[in-house]
Parts: sequence; C-alpha cells; structure tokens
Amino acid sequence: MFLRDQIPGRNPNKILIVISDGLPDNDPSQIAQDLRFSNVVIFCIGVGSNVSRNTLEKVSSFGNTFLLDNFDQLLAAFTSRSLEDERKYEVVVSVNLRQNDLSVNGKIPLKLTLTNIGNKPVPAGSEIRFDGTEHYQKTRKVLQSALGPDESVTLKLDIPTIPKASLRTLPNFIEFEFRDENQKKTIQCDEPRIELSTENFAKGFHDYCPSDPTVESLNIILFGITGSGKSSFINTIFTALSPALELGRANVGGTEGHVTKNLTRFRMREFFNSPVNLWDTWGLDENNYQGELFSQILAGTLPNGYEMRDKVNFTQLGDKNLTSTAHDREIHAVLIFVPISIIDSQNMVNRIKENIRIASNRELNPMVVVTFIDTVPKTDHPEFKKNIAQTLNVPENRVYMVNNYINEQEKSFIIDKQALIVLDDAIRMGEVS
Ligand SMILES: Nc1nc2c(ncn2[C@@H]2O[C@H](COP(=O)(O)OP(=O)(O)OP(=O)(O)O)[C@@H](O)[C@H]2O)c(=O)[nH]1
Ligand SMILES: [Mg+2]
Repeated sequence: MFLRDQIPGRNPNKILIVISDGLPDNDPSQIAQDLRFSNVVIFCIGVGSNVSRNTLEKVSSFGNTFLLDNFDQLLAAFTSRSLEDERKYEVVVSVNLRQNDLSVNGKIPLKLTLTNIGNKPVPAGSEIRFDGTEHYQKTRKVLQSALGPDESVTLKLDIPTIPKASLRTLPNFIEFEFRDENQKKTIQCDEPRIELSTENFAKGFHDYCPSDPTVESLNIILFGITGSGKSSFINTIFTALSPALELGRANVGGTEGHVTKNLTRFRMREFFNSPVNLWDTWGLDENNYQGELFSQILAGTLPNGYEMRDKVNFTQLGDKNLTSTAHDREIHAVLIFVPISIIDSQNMVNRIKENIRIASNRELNPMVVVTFIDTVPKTDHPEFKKNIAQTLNVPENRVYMVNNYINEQEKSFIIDKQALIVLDDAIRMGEVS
C-alpha cells in the first residue's frame, strides 16, 4: 500500500505501521524517535474512541497519523486504498487581497461653466445629461433658471465612477460635448476637456490599514543609484496625494555626488492619515553599501537619521533600544531605483543585482522603478522596459517606468497616476511579504 516513491523526500529502508485502539502502557515516543532517526518511516493508525491523536503523533513520522472510527473502516481502508487519499493533506494559504485599486473611489467632482451658444433660451428645468462611459456612470443636473443666449451658468456636480473603474484604466481626461434633442450644439462648456486629479481617487489609500495587527506602519524603502530620483519620487508621491505640487518634502539635488546622506523616514500618517512610511536612502555608488549594510537597513536595525556610511557601524548597533524597536522599522516593500541609462553600465547593473539579491533573500520582492525616461523617445520605452527587466533578471510586470516632477509648474494626472500605481503595488507587495 505505501509505495516507496510515494513518501515525499525520503527513501526509507523500513516502514513500521502501528495500529492502536487505546493508550500505551509505557511512553513509546523515545523508541519511536530512535527508529525515525534510523530511517524507519512510522505510520500510526488509531482505531476507536479511546486513542489519543497527540500520543500517536509523537510516535509517527510527520503527518502520518490517521484516526478511524472502528476496525471495519480499517479493513475498508486496506481494501480501498483510502488511506493514501488521506495522506494528501492540503496547505491552505490565505492572502488578504484588497479588492479595489487604492485610488478609485466614488466620485469625480467637477465645476463647469456652461454658456448658451444657441439663439433661443434654454428653459429652467432643462436637464443637462452626462452619458455614462465604461468608466463613469450616467448622471444629470437640472437647470434651476433659464439660460438666455450668451448667458453662462456655473454648475457643480459629482460624476460617479463605475464600481469596477480603476485608476489604472481611467483615461487621463474627461471630455464633454453638449447637444440638444435635435443633436445641435446649443451649450458650450468653458473647459470641454478636464484633466482628472489623483487626489480624488486616493480614498483607498487614505483608508488603508495594514492587515497584520502587529504592523504599526507599512515600511517602503526607496533604494538605488545615486541621483536616480529617489528623493524626487517621494515628492512626486506627496504631490499625487495632494491638491497642489508638494516638491519640498524631500531634499533633491543634482546628479553629482550624494544629496541624501541619511536614512530618512517620511511618515505619511502625519499628512494623509495612512500608516505608511517611505524610507529614503543615500544612493548606491560603485563602492558603498558594503557587507551587511543594506540587509541591516531592511531588518530595521538602523535608526531613522542614520548617517551615510559605506559599512555598518556595529558599535552603534549595540544599542538595546534599537534592537527592541527594529520591528517598527522592518521593511515590507522595496523600490529599486535605476535611471533608464542603467543598461550602459555593467558595473552598476551588477551592484543593483547584488542588492536585489539581498532583498530577495529576505523574501521581499523588489520592484524596479525606472527614472529619467524623459531622456529617451517614448516609442522606445517598451523596449527599454523589457531590456531592463531581462538585464536585472526581474519579471517585466515588476518594472515601472515613471516620471518625476522636475520643471512642471502644475500637477499632472499622468505623473501622479504612475506614482500612485507604484505606491499601490508597493503596499500590495508589503502586505504579502
Ligand atoms: N530628467 C529627469 N531628471 C530627474 C528625474 N528624476 C530626478 N531628476 C533630477 O535628478 C536629480 C537628482 O534627483 P534626486 O531625487 O535628488 O536623486 P536621488 O536618487 O535622491 O539622489 P541621492 O540622494 O544623491 O542618491 C535632480 O536634479 C532631479 O531634478 C527624471 O525622471 N528625469
Ligand atoms: Mg536623495
């Protein structure tokens, strides 16, 4: 019945089947252990209600205890091979997946100024209808008073998104065209094309709470090549969640030398109520981050504000307070920053791969964030993305091409949307790590 090759991971010399209908007179666990050490695989079958599963489990090899109600079942088992079926135990893994994209929530608030461009008044009580699309639900607004030719009125309304709409699939603009029953354009909108704002879609992020109750805040680290735009990306994320540009949160500099020189924690809770920390790091160059340094940062051993060094300073690590609070700083998700030109430098490719390996060894699945994509024609982006994924040996769906705010004077939905998608995925990665 028990064939050798059906016993996973073992090549036993002997198999012992213990059948018991009661409690043992003497403790059999020591002799059972000796037998198991000498490569005997032990199966225990308890029959009837007087047996103790606990005792049998101490005797049997792992997972090889079976309980049966009576000897008839035992006989049936031997003839029908049903015991073999029972051995196939299942491992159930449950992952808490959030159903909705963090950024989508109910309504897009609009304020539109409409002008009657026809030659007849539009009477009070007329309906202004917004037809639904694959992203927005149908909605309507009633004119409170008549609108004479050339007259304008300002309407405030909320356009609800459909429940399945996701920030990832929303188009960048809402466009309008108003026609009357005769398909004539009688009303014109001051802004017939309105850029969306991620701020309106961030409710899911504001409501986020780590599913593990022992995690006070989810820690996301930004690590990567010096001058690749890590600190700029922190400002981009702050902007994406705010009504206006927020470019002064993190200190940003030129491409020469290190700008960020300390391990720096940005507690998003202080601004957006969500328990997420972004950890900014000093950049990776050809020689730094020696030895254990990066893995100690990932483990949370180093304090907020820790000054740039090439190696860990172990005397500082002796501090008991740091060890006891490491759990609060332990990193849950890793963003590895590389400029799009990374593939031209074998040396830096190797350094990045070394550190991807360190993160992977801690069972963190690093996401690669590619910056400076504005320095390469858009049409080449897919090719670069594929190349970078292959070169760094990460799946393409974990490579993100982003723009940072550099010279922009106002918010851009496209920049914000990319940043929030990265943040959303980082939170998902952090949740399962
Ligand atoms: N063209 C372009 N410039 C960028 C981009 N991202 C950042 N920059 C510029 O690159 C310079 C370095 O940006 P930082 O955000 O300070 O880079 P960092 O990775 O934090 O640098 P260190 O802290 O020194 O490691 C700044 O002048 C940014 O304005 C980008 O995507 N495109
Ligand atoms: Mg920096």
